[in-house]
Amino acid sequence: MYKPPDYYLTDELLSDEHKIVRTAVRDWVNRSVKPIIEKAAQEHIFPIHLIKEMGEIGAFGPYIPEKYGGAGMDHIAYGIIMTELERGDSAIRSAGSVQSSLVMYPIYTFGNEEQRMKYLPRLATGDYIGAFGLTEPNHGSDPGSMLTHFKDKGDHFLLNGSKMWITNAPIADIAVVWAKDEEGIIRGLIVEKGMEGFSAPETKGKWSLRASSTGELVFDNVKLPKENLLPNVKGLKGPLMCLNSARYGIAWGVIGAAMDCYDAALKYALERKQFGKPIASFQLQQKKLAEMLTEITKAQLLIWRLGVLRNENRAFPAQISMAKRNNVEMALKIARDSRQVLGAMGITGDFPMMRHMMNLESVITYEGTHDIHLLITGMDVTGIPAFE
Ligand code: TGC
Ligand code: FAD
Repeated sequence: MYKPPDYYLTDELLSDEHKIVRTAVRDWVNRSVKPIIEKAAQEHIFPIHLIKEMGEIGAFGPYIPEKYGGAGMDHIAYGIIMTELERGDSAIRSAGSVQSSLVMYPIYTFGNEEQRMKYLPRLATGDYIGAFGLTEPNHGSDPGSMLTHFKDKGDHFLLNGSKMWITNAPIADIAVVWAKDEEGIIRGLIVEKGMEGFSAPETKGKWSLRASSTGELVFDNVKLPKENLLPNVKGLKGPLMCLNSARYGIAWGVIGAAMDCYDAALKYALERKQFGKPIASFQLQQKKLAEMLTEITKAQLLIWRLGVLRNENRAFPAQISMAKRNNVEMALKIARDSRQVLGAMGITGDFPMMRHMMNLESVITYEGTHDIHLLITGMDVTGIPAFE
């Protein structure tokens, strides 16, 4: 049976429920993701058939109450699920992050009861696929300057503008879209596939997250029913609260990618012989492996503590930024170092390192870039925002 790196015995901190969830998701990733993911990435195709299966294993909305189709579990269970999904591929974790944190979370937190009942159960099963539209062609790190806007036309809203780099856009049934009202206040809207004037072209040619579907959301005089406005939030804090949940999940998720790389490098180093010995017997390779394990262990401890704080509703945004930034950098470095342990073999699709490495270049950029998270910490430490 697979034994993940757990140098400081963090398994002892998990409940039985956490372990059951982990086993279920890990088994599913081994069965349904690992055998097909390399081909999907090479062919630049999102394996859409996995969405329903993700619904079946409870990967969507694990912390959303059962009444709405979620599993009513805690934030550590959510994190564990993200780790296991990203052990398979960041694209699969992205599908889980977007559906849970960026679509179900805002509908649950900012929606009314009708909206919750209409959308959440279908998102939980994967009958609906969701997308989250914040980033625009000219407004990425600075979403507060967005141009997408809507006007009140009496019995409906008229929505205009566009969003770019949107995960799931081409395949989504609904999109939670952030747009300014006539007073310039950011509001959340639910836009449905098929609405007149709404299109979602795919963005091709990515070298990263190739097994994820990315695209634009284009709104050309979209007539939106007024009941599609999320009533319970105003301002940039709405989307940023969603990002807190997604960034937290990413900080767990990338540990899965790092473990996948470390495991493959350790196995290879013990088997591959040069100069008559396993390469694992050379100090330089041991240094890489020892440092990888040290960094994974530190990331596990950091995220465990953050999970406890989030369960207690005490995790503040700058702590989440620190964990996202630290853990993604850790995973990216491990993907690079582990690839080197494999020499030429490391560049092939027979091993997962290159795919994880390329994926992590997106992960270090989306949900707030590496620089932005550093600036968030800097602002928290000094009290001085250095964004402008
Ligand atoms: P600022 O003036 O600082 O704040 C505006 C209002 O928001 C509040 N706030 C937060 N609330 C909750 N959580 C947070 N993390 C918050 N950060 C700020 C703040 O208190 C204020 O509230 P109020 O009531 O006073 O109005 O805003 P700013 O315009 O200066 O921007 C700050 C900055 C740069 C940190 C922020 O805009 C930022 O985080 N930028 C990065 C953008 C980003 O992360 N985009 C991600 C797009 S989604 C995505 O990438 C999905 S990938 C999906 C996948 O996994 O595939
Ligand atoms: P920019 O903001 O133009 O930044 C460019 C560079 O300038 C970066 O290095 C940045 O750190 C730096 N920079 C910017 N401002 C400052 C500053 N004040 N000080 C110092 N340096 C600065 N968005 C969504 O809304 N929904 C999604 O589902 C989604 N999915 C994505 C999927 C993928 C595969 C990718 C790659 C992106 C996705 N995004 C999504 C967009 C993502 O959130 C943005 O790419 C990200 O926020 C950065 O914006 P930008 O690309 O416009 O870069």
